[in-house]
Amino acid sequence: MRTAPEVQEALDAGRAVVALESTIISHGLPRPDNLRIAREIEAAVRAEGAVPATVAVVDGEVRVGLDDAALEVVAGSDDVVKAGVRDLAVVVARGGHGATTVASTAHLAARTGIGVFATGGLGGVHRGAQSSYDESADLVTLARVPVTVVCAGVKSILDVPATLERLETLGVGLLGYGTDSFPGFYLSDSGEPVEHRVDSPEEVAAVMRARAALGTDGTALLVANPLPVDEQLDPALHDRVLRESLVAAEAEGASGKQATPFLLARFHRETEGQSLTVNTRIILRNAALAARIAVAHAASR
Ligand code: PSU
Ligand code: MN
Repeated sequence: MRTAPEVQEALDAGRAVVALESTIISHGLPRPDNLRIAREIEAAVRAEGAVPATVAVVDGEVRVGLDDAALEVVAGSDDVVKAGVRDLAVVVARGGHGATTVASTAHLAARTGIGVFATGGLGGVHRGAQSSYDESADLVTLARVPVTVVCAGVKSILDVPATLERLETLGVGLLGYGTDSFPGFYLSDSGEPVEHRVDSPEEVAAVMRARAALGTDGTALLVANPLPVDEQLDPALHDRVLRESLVAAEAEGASGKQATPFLLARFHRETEGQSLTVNTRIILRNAALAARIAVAHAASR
C-alpha cells in the first residue's frame, strides 16, 4: 500500500481528508468524460478545504491518493478489474490494475486512517434478490468498517426498501442530510423515510464523535445527501428506462459483477446522457459535502 505524501501529511497533521472510490470512474461513467469528472471530483474536495484521496490498485500497488498518471490508467485502461474487497489481494498479487468499489475503498480508507468517504450511490439488495441472492458486498463491508460515507442513497436500480432493512439489521448508521426521506440516487426521493435528519456538517461531526465515545463506530455512518428536485432525472424517464433496463439485463444475462455496470451504462445511453449529467452532479455534491464534514470533524478534535 502506498499513501500519497500529500494525503499522509494531512493525516499526520489531523487535517481533513476525503477518500474517493474508483469503480465509478472505470466502470460507472463512460469514457472520455470519466477522466474529466474524476479530476472535477478531486477539485470539489479541494475547494472545500480537504485533501482528496482517490483509491485504486495500479501495477499491483494499492494507492491511496492518485497522481494524474494513475488517474489516467484507471479511467482509460481496458484491463482495470472492478475490485471488491475479495478481489484486492488477487489484483495485487498479479501486479494488475484494479478500481475499488465502495466496499474496498471503505476498507482501505479505514486502514489508512481516513474517516470520511464520498461516492455516488451505494450498492445494495438487487431487485429479484429473493431468487438471485444478489446483494452488494458494499452492505456487509459497511457493517464492519468505521467510516462516514456520503452518498445519494443507494442506486435506484436496486430494491431500496429491502436495502434499508438490511442496513438496519447490520447496524449501519444512517442520517438524512437536509431531508426526512431517503434519497433515490438519480431521483431526489426514494419514497422511503429516514429517521434521523441533520442539517449541517457540524451535526454530522457531532454524531461521529458520539459514536466514537460510545464505541458504536465499528460500522459505517451513511450521510444520505439528496439532489435538489430541480436537478434530478425526470422521474417518468427514469421509471421507463429502469423498467426496460431490468428486462434487458435479464435477457442478456448481465448478472454478478456485471449487473451494476450494465444497468448504469444502459441508463447513460437510453437517457441520451441525462443520467450521466445527473450522476456527475450527485458525485460532485457528495464530494463537496464530504469535504465539509471532514473539515468540521477535524476542527472538533
Ligand atoms: N455508484 C455510482 N456508480 C458506480 C458505483 C456506485 O454512482 O459505478 C459502483 C460502486 O463502486 C459500488 C458498486 O460499490 O458500483 C456496486 O457494485 P455491485 O452492485 O456489483 O456490488
Ligand atoms: Mn452483486
